[in-house]
Amino acid sequence: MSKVRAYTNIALIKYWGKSDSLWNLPTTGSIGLTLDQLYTETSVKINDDLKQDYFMLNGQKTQNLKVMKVMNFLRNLTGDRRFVEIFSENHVPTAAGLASSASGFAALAMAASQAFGLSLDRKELSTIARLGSGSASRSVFGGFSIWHAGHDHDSSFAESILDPLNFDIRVIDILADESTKKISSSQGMQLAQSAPNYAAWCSNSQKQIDDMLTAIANSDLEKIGLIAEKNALAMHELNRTAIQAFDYFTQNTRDIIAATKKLYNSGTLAFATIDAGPNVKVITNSENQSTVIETLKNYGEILVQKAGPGVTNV
Ligand code: 2P0
Repeated sequence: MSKVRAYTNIALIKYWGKSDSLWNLPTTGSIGLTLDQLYTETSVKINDDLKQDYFMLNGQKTQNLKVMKVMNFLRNLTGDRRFVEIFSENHVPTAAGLASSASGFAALAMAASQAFGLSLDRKELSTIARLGSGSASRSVFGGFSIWHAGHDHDSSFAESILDPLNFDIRVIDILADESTKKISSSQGMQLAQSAPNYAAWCSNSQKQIDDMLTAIANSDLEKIGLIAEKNALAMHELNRTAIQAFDYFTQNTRDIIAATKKLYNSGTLAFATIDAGPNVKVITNSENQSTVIETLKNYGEILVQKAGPGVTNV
């Protein structure tokens, strides 16, 4: 039985809306950077005696519909109706509170397809990871990757843009201990799609993808950061203007964003991005990271990440 490891990724251009929630087809393409600190390790084994899949997550027996969806897809693909044992562990620093479906489903896609004797290429793995969680399609790849929106299962895949483990980029997570009411990503994006500017956000996103690809090709960290920040802030503005409006930001989120802007205005490369929660991640590089940490360490626990590898056997 092989064990597989996959790392989380941060979206530089966000996935925030579905055109098909059964197949997890997104309304827009997105760009991610796989990171090197938070990961999931998963092993999968076929067990002829089981009458249903057995899923252990962090040592606890768990029921998960998305896991079932991935396993059922693989059973249909192979015609092998047997059930599996899945053992999965999230490796997350204490207090970080960052469980990740991105690393989890990238690891499951590879471990489960291997258990069924399939040797799929990364593009195919990304489509299977996507069935579990959209952002997982990008965690199949190391470094920068793009997930193409597509229009059906096969055309909605991710691929590598650049897998440079030595690209000088740092992502500083500022982990604040905030207990806000949680709206899941799936629920949040569904609500956001009612915002009056949603269609405009989608078409703008396509332009930002083109600009981001150019910025990555030129190793232009300032452009990467500026585009990512703009894209993220616009995503959260959709939430605030949805028919059932909501906001992941807390006062701490707003304070960190303001402090990050101040840093940038005084000559430090620092750009904020925020996912479906209150925590801010600051994009910077090795030269600027100590200034960023010094300024932001009072707002929460600091975790520094670099570009990380794609999904792999361990
Ligand atoms: C992203 N997020 O691109 C965006 C930005 C959060 C904010 O993808 O419904 O867990 O399982 O496909 O992938 C988080 O949502 O959502 C996410 P589902 P997922 O990373």
